[in-house]
Amino acid sequence: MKFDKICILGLGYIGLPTASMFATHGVKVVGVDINPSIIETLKAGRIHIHEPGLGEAVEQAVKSGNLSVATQPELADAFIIAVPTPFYEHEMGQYNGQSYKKADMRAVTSATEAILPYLRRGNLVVLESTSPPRTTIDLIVPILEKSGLKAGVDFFVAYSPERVLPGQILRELIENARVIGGITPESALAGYDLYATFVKGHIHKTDATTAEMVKLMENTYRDVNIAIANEFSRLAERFGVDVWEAIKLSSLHPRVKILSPGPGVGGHCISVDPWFFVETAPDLSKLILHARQVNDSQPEFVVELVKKALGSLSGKKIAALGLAYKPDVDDLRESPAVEVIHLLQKEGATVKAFEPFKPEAALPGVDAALTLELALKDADAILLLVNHTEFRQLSPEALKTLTAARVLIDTVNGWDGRDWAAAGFKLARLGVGK
Ligand code: SAJ
Repeated sequence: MKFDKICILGLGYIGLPTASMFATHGVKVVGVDINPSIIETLKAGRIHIHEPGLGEAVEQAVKSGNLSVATQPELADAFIIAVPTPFYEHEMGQYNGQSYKKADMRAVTSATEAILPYLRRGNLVVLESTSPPRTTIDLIVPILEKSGLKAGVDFFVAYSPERVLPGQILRELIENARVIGGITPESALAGYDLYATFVKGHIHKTDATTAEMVKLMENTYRDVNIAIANEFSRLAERFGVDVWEAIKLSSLHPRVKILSPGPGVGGHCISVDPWFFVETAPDLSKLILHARQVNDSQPEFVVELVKKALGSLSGKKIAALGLAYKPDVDDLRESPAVEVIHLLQKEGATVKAFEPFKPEAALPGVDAALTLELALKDADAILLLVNHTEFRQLSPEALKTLTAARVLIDTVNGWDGRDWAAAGFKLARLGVGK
C-alpha cells in the first residue's frame, strides 16, 4: 500500500518525532493536537519538549514542506493515534482488598472519534498509545465502525507500540524492531507498508492484541526487575552490605543482569503500563501488582535514609538535586524525585529543588530554584535524586565552594568513587548498610 498523506493525532514525545520522520521521508503529514499552545509553538518554529535532535528534525520536516500542524484532522490515507493514556488520579479499582490504578482512555476515545468524519474506504488507522489488552478490538473498532464502514473489510486497523527510549527517540524510532498487530492480516500488512517508510529495524507482523500485550510485557518486565533491585537495596542496608558492589558482582554471572535501585520508578511508561494488566486481570497479576507497590514505596525508603543521615527532619533545609524522572531528560511526569520532596516536606523539612533541564519548572508543592547555587544556599544537606551527568560530574572541591552543607545523600550511586571524606563531606548512599 502507498501512503501519500497521513494524519498523526497527538504531538507529544512520540507523535512529534514520528511526524518528523514520515515528513522527512517524503510523506505529507498533518500533525494534530487539541492543545492550541502546542500548535502555536510549532507554527512559530519552536518545540515544546526536550529531546536531543528533535528541534533539528522538526525544522527539517517543516523545511521539506511535508509537515503542517492543525487542531483538527483532515482527509488522509492513514491516521496514527499517539495520545497519552494516563491513569485516573483519584479513582482506584479494588480487588480482594488491594487497590489498583485504572487507565484513563478518554484521550484515545476522543482522538478516535475525531477521525470518524474523515475516515474513508481503504484508509488505515493505527493506535500507538500504550493501552490495556484488547483496546484496539473492543474500543477503537466499535468507534470507527460508527462511520458505517466495516473494520478489516472497508478499512484497516492496527496496533503498533512505540518502544523508543526518551533521550534516544530519534535513533530508536528508525533502528528499533517494530511490531505491527493487525485486526486482520491485511491490516498488519498495511501497517507494515506504512512504517517501512522510515523504519530500518525489522518490522514484525502479528495480531492487534498480541502487539498490545507485547508492549505491556516489555515494560512490566522492566518494572518487576527494577522492583527486585529496589528490594535488594533494602536488604543490603539491613545486612550491612553495599548493594552496588553486590549487584556488580552478581552481574558477573553469565545469566544475571540486575538493574539499578533508585528513588523509585517514574515516567509515563514503566510506572503506568503494568497497571493495565492489573486492571484487566487482577486475579492473575499478583507479582506485577506487588512490584508496583515496591517501586511506588521506594520514595518512603529514601526518606528513611535521609532521616538516618540527618535525624529529625523538622526545620532541616535540604537541597534536592533533580526533579526529572530519570537522568538527562526534562520529563517530570510521575517522577519519584517529586514524591520524595513531598514526603520530606511532610516530615517538616524545607526543600529547595533544582532541575537543570527545567529550572523554571512550576510544580505544585515544589520550591524550585533557578540555579544550583540558589538551591544549595543555606542547605543543611544535599540530596541527589537524579543521576544527571551534570550532577555526577560535580567534584567535591567544586561543591565545597558552593555550599556550607557537608552531608550528602546519594540515592542513585552518582557520587561513589570520589574522596568526599577528604573534602570534609559525609556521604550516605542508598542501599549501603554500615
Ligand atoms: N530505573 C531504575 N533502575 C533502572 C532503570 C530505570 O530505577 O535500572 C527507573 C528510571 O530512573 C525511571 C524509570 O525506571 O524512573 C523508567 O526509566 P527507563 O529508562 O527504564 O524507561 P522509560 O520509561 O524511559 O522508557 C521505557 C522503555 N522500556 C523498556 O526499556 C522496556 C522504552 O523502550 C519504552 O519505549 C518506554 O518505556 C515507553 O514509552 O513505553
